[in-house]
Amino acid sequence: MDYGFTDHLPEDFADESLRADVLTGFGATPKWLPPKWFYDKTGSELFEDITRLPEYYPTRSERAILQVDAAGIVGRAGARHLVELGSGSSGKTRLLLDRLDQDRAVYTALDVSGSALRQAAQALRLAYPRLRIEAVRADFEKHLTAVLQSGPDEGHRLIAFLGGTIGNLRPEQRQAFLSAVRDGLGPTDSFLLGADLVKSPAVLVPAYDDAAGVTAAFNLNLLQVLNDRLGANFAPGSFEHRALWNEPEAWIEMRLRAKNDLTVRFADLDLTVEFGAGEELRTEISAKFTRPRLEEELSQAGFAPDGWWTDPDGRFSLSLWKP
Ligand code: AVJ
Repeated sequence: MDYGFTDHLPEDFADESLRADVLTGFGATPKWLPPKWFYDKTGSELFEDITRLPEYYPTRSERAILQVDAAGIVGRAGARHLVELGSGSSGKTRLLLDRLDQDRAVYTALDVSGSALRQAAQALRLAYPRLRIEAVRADFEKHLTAVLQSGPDEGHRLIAFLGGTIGNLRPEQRQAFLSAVRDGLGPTDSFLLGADLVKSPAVLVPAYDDAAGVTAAFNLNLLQVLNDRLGANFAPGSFEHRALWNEPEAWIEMRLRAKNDLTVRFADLDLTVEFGAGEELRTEISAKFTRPRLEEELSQAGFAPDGWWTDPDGRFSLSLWKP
């Protein structure tokens, strides 16, 4: 193993934290679950399929920006060390790594999935023989301060949060997260944020409700995750996928709607949950932004704007921020 590995999570983190979320979310009205539980093996594969759908533009748009502007972004930031929050498969990372000075470059990948981290680190090890690689298994909402304060730090870090995942956080979580990032930065560090932009619902809604039904399968797989992990007995087929544009909140909402009255038993939790016909479980928000909105939220967290890039169609943004 030619890379560092630091684990901030207990072995049973996923179980304990999923149990707590189910007890909270299924006890609430309306019922809800945080979107991080989508990503078991099947869910992660379905998400990769989503990124290739004709209707799902965010991944392609962000990659298009990086293909043109990665050098400008890394140059502007004066970056020598890339820290990627929620690195996943590190799919777009190389476009940034290619622009670092390879003789002293460092890459820190942070993700909750140990297997995704190891796979990504091993692939990068082969492709970038001189790169120092640090994999950190951590929850970016819980361990950010610890991660940014430990590990190699010779300044000139570029902390990247790509893919539009910022949109999965609710406004108050978002503010707390942005403030934690800001507090963890040194004077020569920068923050690179990938954020999806507000646009016509005619483009937004199909991106989350595609014709081939891949996003529906991704959303419904959450019930399988609950069956597998907590011994629940959701019947596949008793729920349907819904995606809607919430205009006042400027976010897409994904829900699972019960087709009829039903009762679900979570064997491992000693919990029984009732759904009325038509009742919806809220599974994800994906907020969309405008440039003024981002400037307002980031400046509230203590950042100053330092760069703004979009794809040719103006669908997605990458923005650079200084502490
Ligand atoms: C991975 C969080 C950026 O919100 O667009 C894709 C997840 N959900 N289709 C997004 C997702 C439904 C995606 N992010």
